Amino acid sequence: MIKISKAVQEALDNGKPIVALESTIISHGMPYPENVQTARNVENIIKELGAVPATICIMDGFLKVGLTDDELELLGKAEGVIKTSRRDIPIVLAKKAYGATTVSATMIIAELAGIKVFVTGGIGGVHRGSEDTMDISADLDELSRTSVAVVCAGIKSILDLGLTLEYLETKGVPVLSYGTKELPAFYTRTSGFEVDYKVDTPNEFAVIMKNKWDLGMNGGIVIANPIPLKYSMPLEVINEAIDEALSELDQKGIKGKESTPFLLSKITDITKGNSLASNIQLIYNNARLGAKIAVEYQKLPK
Ligand code: PSU
Ligand code: MN
Repeated sequence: MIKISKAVQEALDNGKPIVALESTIISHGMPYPENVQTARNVENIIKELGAVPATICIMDGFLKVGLTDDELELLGKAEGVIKTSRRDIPIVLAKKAYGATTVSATMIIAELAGIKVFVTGGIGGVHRGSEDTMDISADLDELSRTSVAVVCAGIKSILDLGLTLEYLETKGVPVLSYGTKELPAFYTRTSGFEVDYKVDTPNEFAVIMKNKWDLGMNGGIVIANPIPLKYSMPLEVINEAIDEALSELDQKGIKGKESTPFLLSKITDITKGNSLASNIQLIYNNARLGAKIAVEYQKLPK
């Protein structure tokens, strides 16, 4: 059920560093054509740093690991692509539909392919108001059981950051920040929340990953990488946009898997594209860190 591209298979066979990339960010996180252009640039950044990119999605009844340029374009343009989390995978395969994989589904497929490092923009989490809606992203449980390190720009404030951190603590998922103890909040470098450990080098991340998995402790690791200062957004601007998007979500009664894509596109609209520029830059920044970690991980003695 899995189709691995030539480039990724060659990297697997020769023990080269590989970085997995998700596709919900392409289909449901950004408009066309910025989505495809960004995906291409991310792949190039990873290649320049000596690792092999593996964009993951579902197409024509297969789990795809590594896409050609044409496939990337096809996915980025396609209408009605199914946002695919853990529970959707068998159905999207059976229906031979296009599936854009979320963090949870991408982790599963990366692990099946033997890939240890995965770069994304932001992970899902515990939503604000979850005491009424019970809306908690499947990403969090996936992080507790699937052994892949996820590089992200922290947690977007459309979510309840405090509850998300508590949930990850309960589930035994390490949450680490790069070069700081503060948990970054996607568009901003600060959030007012701390993680337990600051990690200063890609090598240290790699050693932590290896320690965890060598001990047989299955599960992921959250690696939070703050957005570069010059691309971060003013706190008031982004908070206002998030509040407006959340109140519209409420008014329209949007629920379930539609919530996150609605909020992401609403925030882009409200900030007239300013947030999109930040979003793109933070992904590039994550790609750089992810590639360096993959390179360091591969260098560790087996
Ligand atoms: N958060 C972001 N950007 C994203 C997502 C989340 O800042 O693109 C996407 C990811 O694919 C993530 C998914 O896995 O949304 C979570 O969706 P949900 O909240 O429905 O679990
Ligand atoms: Mn949800």
